[in-house]
Amino acid sequence: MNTLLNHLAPWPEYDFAEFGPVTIEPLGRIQQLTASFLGRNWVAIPHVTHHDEADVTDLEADRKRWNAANPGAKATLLAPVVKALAEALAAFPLFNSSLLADGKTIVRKSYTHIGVAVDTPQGLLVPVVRDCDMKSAAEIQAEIQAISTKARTKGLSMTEMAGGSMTVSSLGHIGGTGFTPIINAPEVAILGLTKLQPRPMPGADGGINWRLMLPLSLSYDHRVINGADAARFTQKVADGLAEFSYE
Ligand code: CAO
Repeated sequence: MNTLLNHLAPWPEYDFAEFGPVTIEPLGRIQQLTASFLGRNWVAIPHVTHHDEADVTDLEADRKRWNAANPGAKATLLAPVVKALAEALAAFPLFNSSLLADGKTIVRKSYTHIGVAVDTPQGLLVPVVRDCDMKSAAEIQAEIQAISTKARTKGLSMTEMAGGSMTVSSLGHIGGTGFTPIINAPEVAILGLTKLQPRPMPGADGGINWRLMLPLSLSYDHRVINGADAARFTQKVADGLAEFSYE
């Protein structure tokens, strides 16, 4: 088939040693696999990334209280995000779908399984937490903790990483104000999180009301999802987080 890709210039090949000392090493096995999947997804899917923020001031205060009251356990922001995502998927079912390779057929899913990108020494792994709509935030938190530890220590089977509705990728513990996460095909969207930001908002008395905002970066497959729905979906996630309670 004659496609535009056939007309790309060949990959530049250099003898890098001509420019200075270098060392040459192969990518690890997981990095090689991830690279081929990410390369395919980036080239094959027309990505658009929509950015928004969720007001998590009350959620963060609630989370800190919960952690203080439960010293043996630890709640992070990720479980409430997964819960809010599950609710948004129920409200916008097209986001819980896959486009088949023929480019003409949509598979709509009646389950809500959410992948969580985990940074491991071997590379990026994405375990899937099943039936997030039926589990509490505490149950989801415990599963994320267990599966991310397994990913980092023992690795994961393909089965543990397959069958997601959508993926969440959090860089918030490191930093950033927004990024373009690459969709984890055959899913049609992925939610990226970056670092909490304090923001001055107008207060009711005319003064300044400081709020804690979580940046949300939603990449979506524009063949399946239009921009207006992406904006509504992200707003729904933000609303779910603003209303979340550990009670
Ligand atoms: N802003 C500020 N702080 C945040 C935050 C955010 N958006 N999200 C999490 N944090 C905080 C947590 O609350 C925790 O702080 P405390 O210890 O004070 O409570 C700290 O950062 C560490 O959190 P964590 O990483 O242990 O837990 P998590 O549930 O937030 O994330 C996991 C778990 C597995 C998703 C994460 O460790 C990870 O691997 N992230 C990397 C994903 C990645 O690489 N994505 C890129 C994909 S594209 O290449």
